Order: sequence, then structure tokens, then C-alpha cells
Amino acid sequence: MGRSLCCQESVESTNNLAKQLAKQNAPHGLLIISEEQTGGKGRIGRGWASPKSKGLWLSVLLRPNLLPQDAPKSTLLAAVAVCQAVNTVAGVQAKIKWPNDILLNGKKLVGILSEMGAEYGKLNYVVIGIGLNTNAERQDFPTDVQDIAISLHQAATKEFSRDEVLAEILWQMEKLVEEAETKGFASILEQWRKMNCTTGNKVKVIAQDETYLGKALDIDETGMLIVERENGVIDKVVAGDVSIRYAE
Ligand code: BT5
Repeated sequence: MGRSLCCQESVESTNNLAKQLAKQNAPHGLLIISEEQTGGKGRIGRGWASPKSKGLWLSVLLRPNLLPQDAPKSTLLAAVAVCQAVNTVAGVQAKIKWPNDILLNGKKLVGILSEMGAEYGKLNYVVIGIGLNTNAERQDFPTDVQDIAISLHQAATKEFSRDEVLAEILWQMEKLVEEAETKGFASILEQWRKMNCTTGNKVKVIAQDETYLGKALDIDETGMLIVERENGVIDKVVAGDVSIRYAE
């Protein structure tokens, strides 16, 4: 991972650039990283604040040997890699919130946005976009994000070398990709389960056409969240379609 590199001063979105390069046959493992994003993207049309030099705003291009319906596995793998990397370098206890946020002290440290290119049942590529707040201060975030976001610097009150965090993320991703290929995906799922803070909790599921309360039970082998509604009905929800909030 990151053996091919594309470093930018400013881009609209590293994911958009990665998708463009993917269509021009860019290789598996390509890293696109930028000091700032002028149109950083979250899921479902939301934005991602990417203040200049205050975080890691990057995308990794993967060409996994998976069917399109299994693409979310790459996202789970990335979440495990990033969470592991942050905890190792910063000595913190960050946790994964389904599907792919990484929380520290209950606030959002990392957001992950995966996008894929597929045709006729064949997965061409997956772009894993990672936004990690490293050295941002409260005033570096837009006002509507200030209370929900956190940076490593805010949590640990010291400066972090973005290079060090980045190197550890790439190393962890490379290791997990190899592990998934040799041992199968079950071992990645097991690690995800240990690092997550969603399962076992009461959640509010916000879908496009309805909002309901339930209990997050587990994730299935493709990464869908299994939720037991208050009326006992079991649902499987797909990342990308819904938002999850913790319910009292
Ligand atoms: C995400 O979406 O969390 C995925 C974010 C992915 C960002 C990376 S950066 C590199 C790559 N290139 C891109 O264009 N994107 C990817 P979602 O779950 O929809 O969360 C978005 C919400 O998080 C926003 O509506 C805000 O409330 C909040 N938010 C925005 N910027 C934030 C930040 N820097 N830190 C924490 N929270 C933020």
C-alpha cells in the first residue's frame, strides 16, 4: 500500500481523483494524499471538513479479487487497519462505530468513505477514502462540526507526525489484506468485532423513509449491521443507506 504515490497540495476530493486515476488503470495500492480538500465528501451527500495540513486526507485504491456485493469487506478491513494504527501510534483507545467511523472519547476522529467501480458482476476497483483529524484544534473545524469532532492532538495534547500515522495505516492495511487473502475474511471480522463500540448498544436507525429504535446485535459476514427492532423483528442494514445514532 502506498508504493505508488500521488501527493497534492489541494484537491476537491482525493476520492474523486482516485476514481479518475482508477479508470486510467492506476495500480492496486496507489495512495492519493492532499494537504487540503476543497470539496471533501462524506456519505450520502454530506461534506467532510479537511482543513489545510491539519489532518490526513487520503484515498487508497484497491483492486481486490472480490464480487461487487462483497466490496464492503474492504471498508471493514480499512476501519480495522486505521483503528489499529491510531491506537498503536498515539497510545489511545479509539473504537469503530459501524459502519466506518472511528471514535475517540465519543467524538469522531476518522471518517471513511468507500466508493467502487464495477460492471457486469465484476468489481474493478474500490477507493477507500480516509479522513483523520491529526493536529486540528477546535477552531479549525466548521462550527457545526466543532462539538462532534476530535483530533489526536486534542485528545493527547501533543503534536503527531502525520508521516508516522500514515506509515502505520499503510502497513496495517497491507498486513490485513495479506491476512484476508491467506486466512480468509473471518479473522478480519473478528478484529472488527473486538474494536467496535456499536454492537450491544441501543441505536436509532435513520433510513431514507423511516427512523426506528432497536438494538445492534452484530455484523454479518458482508458487513451489514444486524438490528433487532423494538417489536422483535430482525433487520439487516446496509452501510451507505442509513445513519446510526446511539439511543438512550
Ligand atoms: C464520513 O462520512 O465519515 C466519511 C468521510 C470520508 C472523508 C475522506 S477524506 C479523504 C476522502 N476524500 C473525500 O472526499 N472523502 C474521503 P459521514 O459518515 O457521512 O460523516 C460526515 C459527517 O461528519 C458530516 O456531516 C459532519 O457532521 C462530520 N464531519 C465533517 N467533517 C469532519 C471532520 N473533519 N471530523 C469529524 N467529523 C466531521
